[in-house]
Amino acid sequence: MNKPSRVLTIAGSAAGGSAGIQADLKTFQELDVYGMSVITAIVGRHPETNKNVHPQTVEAIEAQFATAKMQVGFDALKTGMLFSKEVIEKTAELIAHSDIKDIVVDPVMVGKLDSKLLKDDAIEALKEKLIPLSTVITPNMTEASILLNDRPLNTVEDLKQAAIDLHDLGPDFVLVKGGRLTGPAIDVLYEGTTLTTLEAPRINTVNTSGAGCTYSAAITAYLAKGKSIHDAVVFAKSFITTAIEHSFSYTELVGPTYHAAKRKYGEAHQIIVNSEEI
Ligand code: PXL
Repeated sequence: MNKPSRVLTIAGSAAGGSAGIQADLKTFQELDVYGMSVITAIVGRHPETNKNVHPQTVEAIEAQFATAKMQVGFDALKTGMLFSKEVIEKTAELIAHSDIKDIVVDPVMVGKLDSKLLKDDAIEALKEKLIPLSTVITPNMTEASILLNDRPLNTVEDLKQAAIDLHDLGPDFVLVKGGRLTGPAIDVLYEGTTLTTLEAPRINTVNTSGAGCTYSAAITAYLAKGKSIHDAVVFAKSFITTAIEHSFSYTELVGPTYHAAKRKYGEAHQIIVNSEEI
Protein backbone atom coordinates (compact mmCIF):
# COMPACT_ATOMS: atom_id res chain seq x y z
CA MET A 1 0.00 0.00 0.00
CA ASN A 2 1.08 3.56 -0.75
CA LYS A 3 0.82 5.10 2.68
CA PRO A 4 -0.47 8.68 2.94
CA SER A 5 2.00 11.48 3.72
CA ARG A 6 2.23 12.38 7.42
CA VAL A 7 1.26 15.86 8.57
CA LEU A 8 1.31 17.38 12.06
CA THR A 9 -0.52 20.49 13.22
CA ILE A 10 0.63 22.33 16.34
CA ALA A 11 -2.33 24.60 17.15
CA GLY A 12 -5.27 25.39 19.39
CA SER A 13 -8.42 23.33 19.73
CA ALA A 14 -11.45 25.32 18.53
CA ALA A 15 -14.43 23.78 20.31
CA GLY A 16 -16.91 24.90 17.63
CA GLY A 17 -15.16 22.75 15.02
CA SER A 18 -14.61 25.47 12.39
CA ALA A 19 -11.04 26.55 13.07
CA GLY A 20 -7.77 25.48 14.69
CA ILE A 21 -6.98 21.78 15.13
CA GLN A 22 -10.46 20.77 14.03
CA ALA A 23 -10.23 22.66 10.71
CA ASP A 24 -6.72 21.32 10.14
CA LEU A 25 -7.62 17.66 10.69
CA LYS A 26 -10.75 17.93 8.51
CA THR A 27 -8.66 19.48 5.74
CA PHE A 28 -5.93 16.85 6.05
CA GLN A 29 -8.54 14.10 5.76
CA GLU A 30 -10.13 15.70 2.69
CA LEU A 31 -6.74 15.87 1.00
CA ASP A 32 -5.77 12.32 1.97
CA VAL A 33 -2.82 13.00 4.22
CA TYR A 34 -2.41 11.37 7.64
CA GLY A 35 -3.21 14.06 10.22
CA MET A 36 -1.78 14.35 13.74
CA SER A 37 -2.08 17.07 16.35
CA VAL A 38 -0.33 18.82 19.20
CA ILE A 39 -2.88 20.91 21.10
CA THR A 40 -1.34 24.09 22.52
CA ALA A 41 -4.49 25.50 24.09
CA ILE A 42 -8.20 24.79 24.26
CA VAL A 43 -10.37 27.66 23.02
CA GLY A 44 -13.92 27.79 24.30
CA ARG A 45 -15.67 30.48 26.30
CA HIS A 46 -16.94 29.52 29.74
CA PRO A 47 -20.52 30.83 30.11
CA GLU A 48 -19.96 32.08 33.67
CA THR A 49 -16.27 32.89 34.09
CA ASN A 50 -15.93 34.15 30.47
CA LYS A 51 -12.48 32.55 30.27
CA ASN A 52 -11.83 31.71 26.61
CA VAL A 53 -8.27 30.40 26.30
CA HIS A 54 -7.24 27.39 28.37
CA PRO A 55 -3.51 26.89 27.69
CA GLN A 56 -1.84 23.49 27.87
CA THR A 57 1.45 23.06 29.70
CA VAL A 58 4.77 22.92 27.84
CA GLU A 59 5.07 19.38 29.23
CA ALA A 60 1.77 18.37 27.57
CA ILE A 61 2.97 19.89 24.29
CA GLU A 62 6.27 18.02 24.41
CA ALA A 63 4.45 14.79 25.28
CA GLN A 64 2.10 15.04 22.30
CA PHE A 65 4.95 15.83 19.89
CA ALA A 66 7.09 12.95 21.18
CA THR A 67 4.22 10.47 20.91
CA ALA A 68 3.26 11.44 17.35
CA LYS A 69 6.91 11.39 16.32
CA MET A 70 7.53 7.95 17.81
CA GLN A 71 4.29 6.38 16.59
CA VAL A 72 4.28 7.87 13.08
CA GLY A 73 6.89 10.53 12.19
CA PHE A 74 6.33 13.65 10.09
CA ASP A 75 6.69 14.72 6.46
CA ALA A 76 5.29 18.22 7.00
CA LEU A 77 4.17 20.40 9.87
CA LYS A 78 2.03 23.48 10.31
CA THR A 79 1.68 25.79 13.27
CA GLY A 80 -1.46 27.73 14.12
CA MET A 81 -2.40 29.27 17.46
CA LEU A 82 0.66 29.08 19.72
CA PHE A 83 -0.50 31.74 22.21
CA SER A 84 2.61 32.31 24.36
CA LYS A 85 6.31 33.04 24.04
CA GLU A 86 7.07 29.81 25.94
CA VAL A 87 5.11 27.69 23.46
CA ILE A 88 6.68 29.45 20.47
CA GLU A 89 10.15 28.83 21.87
CA LYS A 90 9.37 25.17 22.58
CA THR A 91 7.89 24.71 19.09
CA ALA A 92 10.97 26.30 17.48
CA GLU A 93 13.22 23.99 19.52
CA LEU A 94 11.24 20.89 18.50
CA ILE A 95 11.41 21.92 14.83
CA ALA A 96 15.12 22.78 14.99
CA HIS A 97 15.87 19.29 16.32
CA SER A 98 13.85 17.53 13.65
CA ASP A 99 14.42 17.01 9.93
CA ILE A 100 10.88 17.83 8.78
CA LYS A 101 10.98 19.03 5.18
CA ASP A 102 8.08 21.46 5.02
CA ILE A 103 7.20 23.86 7.85
CA VAL A 104 4.16 26.11 7.36
CA VAL A 105 3.82 28.89 9.95
CA ASP A 106 0.40 30.53 10.07
CA PRO A 107 1.05 33.48 12.41
CA VAL A 108 -2.39 33.33 14.04
CA MET A 109 -3.06 36.36 16.25
CA VAL A 110 -6.80 37.08 16.50
CA GLY A 111 -9.81 34.81 15.78
CA LYS A 112 -12.95 35.74 13.80
CA LEU A 113 -14.91 36.04 17.05
CA ASP A 114 -12.23 38.47 18.30
CA SER A 115 -10.55 35.89 20.51
CA LYS A 116 -7.01 36.92 21.35
CA LEU A 117 -4.90 33.97 20.20
CA LEU A 118 -1.39 35.36 20.69
CA LYS A 119 -0.05 37.33 23.66
CA ASP A 120 1.60 40.66 22.83
CA ASP A 121 5.04 39.65 24.13
CA ALA A 122 5.00 36.59 21.87
CA ILE A 123 5.32 38.52 18.60
CA GLU A 124 9.08 39.03 18.92
CA ALA A 125 9.59 35.31 19.64
CA LEU A 126 7.57 34.47 16.56
CA LYS A 127 9.73 36.76 14.42
CA GLU A 128 13.06 35.76 15.90
CA LYS A 129 12.69 32.07 16.73
CA LEU A 130 10.02 30.43 14.61
CA ILE A 131 9.62 32.31 11.32
CA PRO A 132 13.32 31.89 10.37
CA LEU A 133 12.82 28.08 10.48
CA SER A 134 9.78 28.11 8.21
CA THR A 135 9.28 27.08 4.60
CA VAL A 136 6.40 29.52 4.23
CA ILE A 137 4.52 31.99 6.42
CA THR A 138 0.86 32.78 5.67
CA PRO A 139 -0.13 36.06 7.37
CA ASN A 140 -3.40 37.83 6.59
CA MET A 141 -3.26 41.60 6.16
CA THR A 142 -3.62 42.34 9.88
CA GLU A 143 -0.91 39.87 10.84
CA ALA A 144 1.42 41.07 8.06
CA SER A 145 0.94 44.64 9.26
CA ILE A 146 1.78 43.71 12.87
CA LEU A 147 4.85 41.70 11.77
CA LEU A 148 5.98 44.85 9.91
CA ASN A 149 5.69 47.03 13.04
CA ASP A 150 2.15 48.26 12.28
CA ARG A 151 2.75 49.28 8.66
CA PRO A 152 -0.60 50.19 7.04
CA LEU A 153 -1.54 47.78 4.21
CA ASN A 154 -4.39 48.73 1.89
CA THR A 155 -3.65 47.76 -1.71
CA VAL A 156 -2.28 44.81 -3.70
CA GLU A 157 0.90 46.87 -4.23
CA ASP A 158 1.20 47.19 -0.42
CA LEU A 159 0.81 43.41 -0.11
CA LYS A 160 3.57 42.82 -2.68
CA GLN A 161 5.99 45.07 -0.80
CA ALA A 162 4.95 43.45 2.51
CA ALA A 163 5.70 39.98 1.10
CA ILE A 164 9.14 41.11 -0.08
CA ASP A 165 9.96 42.71 3.28
CA LEU A 166 8.64 39.80 5.36
CA HIS A 167 11.00 37.51 3.41
CA ASP A 168 13.82 39.28 5.31
CA LEU A 169 12.60 37.58 8.52
CA GLY A 170 13.97 34.33 7.07
CA PRO A 171 11.19 32.10 5.68
CA ASP A 172 11.84 30.51 2.26
CA PHE A 173 8.53 31.88 0.94
CA VAL A 174 5.88 34.38 2.01
CA LEU A 175 2.14 34.31 1.28
CA VAL A 176 0.28 37.50 2.26
CA LYS A 177 -3.47 36.94 2.09
CA GLY A 178 -5.64 39.80 0.89
CA GLY A 179 -8.97 38.46 2.15
CA ARG A 180 -9.71 41.87 3.68
CA LEU A 181 -9.18 43.87 0.48
CA THR A 182 -12.26 45.24 -1.23
CA GLY A 183 -12.92 43.58 -4.58
CA PRO A 184 -11.58 40.13 -5.49
CA ALA A 185 -9.71 38.04 -2.90
CA ILE A 186 -6.11 38.54 -4.05
CA ASP A 187 -3.17 36.92 -2.27
CA VAL A 188 0.52 37.52 -2.98
CA LEU A 189 3.19 34.79 -2.97
CA TYR A 190 6.85 35.82 -2.89
CA GLU A 191 9.38 33.12 -3.72
CA GLY A 192 12.62 35.13 -3.47
CA THR A 193 12.67 36.50 -7.00
CA THR A 194 9.17 35.70 -8.27
CA LEU A 195 6.05 37.57 -7.14
CA THR A 196 2.78 35.83 -7.90
CA THR A 197 -0.75 37.14 -7.43
CA LEU A 198 -3.54 34.63 -6.94
CA GLU A 199 -7.04 35.92 -7.54
CA ALA A 200 -10.36 34.37 -6.59
CA PRO A 201 -13.80 35.97 -6.73
CA ARG A 202 -15.03 37.53 -3.47
CA ILE A 203 -17.76 35.37 -2.00
CA ASN A 204 -20.43 37.30 -0.18
CA THR A 205 -20.65 35.50 3.16
CA VAL A 206 -19.73 36.13 6.80
CA ASN A 207 -19.25 32.40 7.39
CA THR A 208 -15.48 32.24 7.06
CA SER A 209 -14.52 31.05 10.54
CA GLY A 210 -11.33 29.02 10.22
CA ALA A 211 -10.70 30.00 6.60
CA GLY A 212 -7.08 30.93 7.34
CA CYS A 213 -6.48 27.69 9.24
CA THR A 214 -8.02 25.67 6.43
CA TYR A 215 -5.99 27.45 3.74
CA SER A 216 -2.66 26.91 5.52
CA ALA A 217 -3.61 23.30 6.36
CA ALA A 218 -4.30 22.67 2.66
CA ILE A 219 -0.94 24.23 1.70
CA THR A 220 0.76 21.91 4.21
CA ALA A 221 -1.06 18.86 2.84
CA TYR A 222 -0.14 19.65 -0.77
CA LEU A 223 3.52 20.29 0.18
CA ALA A 224 3.56 16.94 2.02
CA LYS A 225 2.26 15.29 -1.14
CA GLY A 226 5.26 16.68 -3.04
CA LYS A 227 3.80 19.74 -4.77
CA SER A 228 5.98 22.82 -5.33
CA ILE A 229 5.15 25.85 -3.18
CA HIS A 230 3.57 27.54 -6.22
CA ASP A 231 1.28 24.60 -6.99
CA ALA A 232 0.54 23.94 -3.30
CA VAL A 233 -0.68 27.53 -2.83
CA VAL A 234 -2.75 27.56 -6.05
CA PHE A 235 -4.44 24.22 -5.21
CA ALA A 236 -4.98 25.28 -1.58
CA LYS A 237 -6.56 28.59 -2.62
CA SER A 238 -8.92 26.72 -4.90
CA PHE A 239 -9.78 24.35 -2.02
CA ILE A 240 -10.53 27.16 0.47
CA THR A 241 -12.45 29.25 -2.08
CA THR A 242 -14.72 26.28 -2.79
CA ALA A 243 -15.09 25.67 0.97
CA ILE A 244 -16.07 29.34 1.49
CA GLU A 245 -18.51 29.22 -1.42
CA HIS A 246 -20.37 26.39 0.32
CA SER A 247 -19.99 27.78 3.87
CA PHE A 248 -22.98 27.90 6.22
CA SER A 249 -23.98 28.53 9.83
CA TYR A 250 -26.01 26.51 12.32
CA THR A 251 -26.73 29.55 14.55
CA GLU A 252 -26.60 33.34 14.47
CA LEU A 253 -22.83 33.15 15.09
CA VAL A 254 -20.23 33.19 12.30
CA GLY A 255 -20.21 29.73 10.75
CA PRO A 256 -17.60 27.37 9.29
CA THR A 257 -16.34 26.92 5.77
CA TYR A 258 -17.41 23.58 4.30
CA HIS A 259 -14.31 21.41 4.31
CA ALA A 260 -15.97 18.67 2.24
CA ALA A 261 -17.15 21.05 -0.52
CA LYS A 262 -14.54 20.13 -3.14
CA ARG A 263 -15.18 16.40 -2.63
CA LYS A 264 -18.94 16.75 -2.45
CA TYR A 265 -19.50 19.08 -5.39
CA GLY A 266 -16.66 17.69 -7.48
CA GLU A 267 -15.47 21.04 -8.71
CA ALA A 268 -12.89 23.48 -7.52
CA HIS A 269 -12.66 27.19 -8.15
CA GLN A 270 -10.39 28.44 -10.91
CA ILE A 271 -7.71 30.77 -9.55
CA ILE A 272 -6.27 33.51 -11.78
CA VAL A 273 -2.49 33.34 -11.41
CA ASN A 274 -0.01 36.00 -12.58
CA SER A 275 3.74 35.85 -11.95
CA GLU A 276 6.44 38.49 -12.44
CA GLU A 277 10.19 38.36 -11.87
CA ILE A 278 11.56 41.17 -9.74
O1 PXL B 1 -9.27 31.23 12.97
C1 PXL B 1 -8.25 31.40 13.86
C2 PXL B 1 -8.24 30.41 14.98
C3 PXL B 1 -7.16 29.57 15.09
N1 PXL B 1 -7.05 28.67 16.07
C4 PXL B 1 -8.01 28.54 17.01
C5 PXL B 1 -9.15 29.34 16.96
C6 PXL B 1 -9.28 30.31 15.93
C7 PXL B 1 -10.46 31.15 15.86
O2 PXL B 1 -11.33 31.15 16.68
O3 PXL B 1 -10.09 29.20 17.91
C8 PXL B 1 -7.84 27.55 18.09
